Amino acid sequence: MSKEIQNEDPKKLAEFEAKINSGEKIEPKDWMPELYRKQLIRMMSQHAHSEVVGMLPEGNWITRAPSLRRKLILLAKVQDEAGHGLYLYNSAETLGVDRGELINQLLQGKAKYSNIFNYPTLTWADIGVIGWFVDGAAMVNQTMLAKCSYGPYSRAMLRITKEEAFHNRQGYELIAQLCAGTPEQKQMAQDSVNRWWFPSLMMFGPPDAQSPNSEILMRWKIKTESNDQLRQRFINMTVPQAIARGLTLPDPDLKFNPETKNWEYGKLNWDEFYAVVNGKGICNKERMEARINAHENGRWVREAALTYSLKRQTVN
Ligand code: FAQ
Repeated sequence: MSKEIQNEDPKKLAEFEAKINSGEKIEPKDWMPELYRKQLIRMMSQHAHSEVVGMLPEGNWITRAPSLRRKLILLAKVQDEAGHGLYLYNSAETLGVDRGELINQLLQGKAKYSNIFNYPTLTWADIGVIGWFVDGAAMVNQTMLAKCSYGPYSRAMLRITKEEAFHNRQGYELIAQLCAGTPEQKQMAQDSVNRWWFPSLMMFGPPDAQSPNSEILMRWKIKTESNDQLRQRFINMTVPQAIARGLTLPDPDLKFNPETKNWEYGKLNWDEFYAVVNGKGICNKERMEARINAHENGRWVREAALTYSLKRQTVN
C-alpha cells in the first residue's frame, strides 16, 4: 500500500472503499483520500488538455476542407472539442483546483496531453482517420470512464461520448468516400491509415504490466477496465471496418484468433510513445507554441470578463 494511503484515517478509508464497491458515486463534497483527488486531477486535467490541444491538428484543415458540407462538419467537431475541454476543466475544478493553475502547467510544459496530437496532419485523409481512429479510441476509453466512481467525471463522460460517436462516424464516412473514389484518393486514405494506426493504439497507454497508475485507479474504480483490455476492444471494433473498405492495417502480425475472438496484434514501439509524451514528437513544439499564442491572444477577453464580474459584484 502506498505511503499516501497509509496516512489516511483507516475508518474513513474503509467507508470510502465500501461506497465505491457498492457502486455509489463519490461527489465533490464527500470525503476522499488525497491520492484519489490527486489521481483524478491528473487524469481529468490531462484529458482536458488533450481536447484543447487536439483541436490543433484538425483546425489546421478548416480552411482547406474540400466542400461546404465537410467544412461545416469539421467546424462543428473542432468546436465540440473546445467544449469538451472546458467541460472537463470545470469538472476538475470540483476537486478544488483552479483551471488557471492547470492551464499554466500545460503551457509551462509540466502537464501531459495525449501522445496522438503530436503527429502532423499531412493530407485531407488524416481528418477522416482522426475521426475514425482517434475519436474511436476516445469513445472506447470514455465509455468505460462514464462508469467511473467520481460523479462529475462520469457525468461529463456521458455527454462527451455521445459527441465522440458523431465524430467517429463522420471520420469513417469520409474515409469510406475516399475509398470509393479514384485510386489516388484510396491511396491517400491507405497512407493515412498506415501513419495513424500505431499511434492510435498507444492512446490507451502503456501495457498493463508497465502502467504505474492502473492499480490504484482500478482499485478505486476510476478506471474499470485496463489499458490492454480497451486497446483490444478498439482493435476488434476497427479491423472489420478497415476490411470492409478494402484497407489494410500496417501490422504484419495482425490475425484473428477464432477461440478468443480477438484480433491479435504485433509489438508496439513503446520507445516512440515515451519519446513523444516526453516532448520529442514531431509536433510537440509547434503545438505548445500555438497554445501559448492562443492563451496570450485571449488575455484581453479574460481580463474584460474579470473586470465585468467584479463590477457586477460591486453594483450588487
Ligand atoms: N498520451 O499509468 P498509465 C481525445 C502517461 S481525448 C500521453 O497507464 P493512466 C478526444 C500517463 O499519463 C484523449 N501520456 O496512466 C479527441 C502516465 O504518466 P503520468 C485523451 C500518456 O492514467 C479526439 C504514464 O504515461 N483521453 O482524444 C498516454 O493509468 C480527437 C503511465 O501511464 C484521456 O485523457 C497517452 N496516450 O492511463 C480530441 C482520457 N497514456 O501522468 C480531439 C482520460 C499514458 O503518471 C480530436 N485518461 N500516458 O506522468 C485515461 O483514461 C488514462 O489516463 C490513460 C492512461 C488511459 C490515458
